[in-house]
Amino acid sequence: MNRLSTRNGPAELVRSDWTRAEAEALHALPLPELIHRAQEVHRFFFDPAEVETASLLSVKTGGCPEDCGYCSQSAHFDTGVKASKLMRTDEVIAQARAAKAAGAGRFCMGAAWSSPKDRDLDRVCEMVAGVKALGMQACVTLGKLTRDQAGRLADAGLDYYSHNIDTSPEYYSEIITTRTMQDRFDTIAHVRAAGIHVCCGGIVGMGEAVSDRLGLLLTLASFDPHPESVPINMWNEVAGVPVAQRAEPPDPIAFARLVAVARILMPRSIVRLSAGRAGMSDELQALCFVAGANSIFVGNVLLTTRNATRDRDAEMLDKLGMRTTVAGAADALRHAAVAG
Ligand code: SAM
Ligand code: DTB
Ligand code: SF4
Repeated sequence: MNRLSTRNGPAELVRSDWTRAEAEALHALPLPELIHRAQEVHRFFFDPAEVETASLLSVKTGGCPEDCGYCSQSAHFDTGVKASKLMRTDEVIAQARAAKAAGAGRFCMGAAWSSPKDRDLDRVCEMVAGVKALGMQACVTLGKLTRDQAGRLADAGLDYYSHNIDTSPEYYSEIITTRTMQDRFDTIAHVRAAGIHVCCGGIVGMGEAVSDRLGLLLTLASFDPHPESVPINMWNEVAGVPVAQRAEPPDPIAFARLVAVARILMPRSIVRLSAGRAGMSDELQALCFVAGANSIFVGNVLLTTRNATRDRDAEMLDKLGMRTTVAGAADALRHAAVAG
């Protein structure tokens, strides 16, 4: 394999035809070489001292009809999460305002639905418009969408739709039986067609093999264009779900390798260290930032599980001498890099 060089322009770096052999070869590199290559591409598109911050809120929790085997919110499993109705718009906007005051630039709203009902989507569109009116970027994750629903969200001003493929195509049916990976591709296509940015990633630590982790990244990297934002979740433990029986967190160095491979396969995408940060050492997170991760969720909870606390994040980023940027600034930076 040819060594990547920053002398190559973006056209050579941004590809949707990566082969499994190439991904395996990258993954097997000596760690310093892998990190060096990830840094090369990272610096081509991003400022390596910057990490983007986004804030999450569960606007409709629990009672979900899907059977995702990792999730606290599925009605199929007894996890102790209490189901609640869709929040009121004013309550959500109050939380967005608080997140903005705490420094977040993007506000992501999650709903435990298989897909939104049109009546519920009216209210979500109001929430999106309210978040935009605060000057924040808006992201939602609501499950499957029709083309028409994606268009309505775009009209409300939505910046990002988050819809993960979760794992490799080969491991997928071990984890979810109520919707297919093709259903997810269809929703992502509707989101793209509506002109909304795509946030799409997956989870590791659910008992999958290394080949599945690479299969997940290769599937994401085969998208043309790549998802603008790629969340990499380490499974956050939930008692009572099937994944709890088979979960095995990747070794920390193996996790950092995956982040580096994600950065190289999808050079212009924001790579977000998502769930699982509460259990990660500062050293592992630092290694992931060096490997090309450049976004985190901030706030003490994610949707229903814990996150690294704000205080701990502030202390860690201070030690690393890294700056937080509001979501969107990094987008502008990489677009400038491509234009220039
Ligand atoms: N119901 C919507 C859907 O799945 O399309 C949106 C919400 S769902 C909770 C968003 C994503 O969070 C999932 O696709 C999954 O990748 C991730 N996730 C859920 N539970 C998790 C856990 N315990 N640990 C890590 N990631 C998790
Ligand atoms: C993503 O990939 N991770 C976030 C966001 N997208 C919506 C969600 C993580 C959820 C972790 C489990 C929970 O808190 O319920
Ligand atoms: Fe429902 Fe989303 Fe959880 Fe799956 S991941 S059970 S769709 S809330």
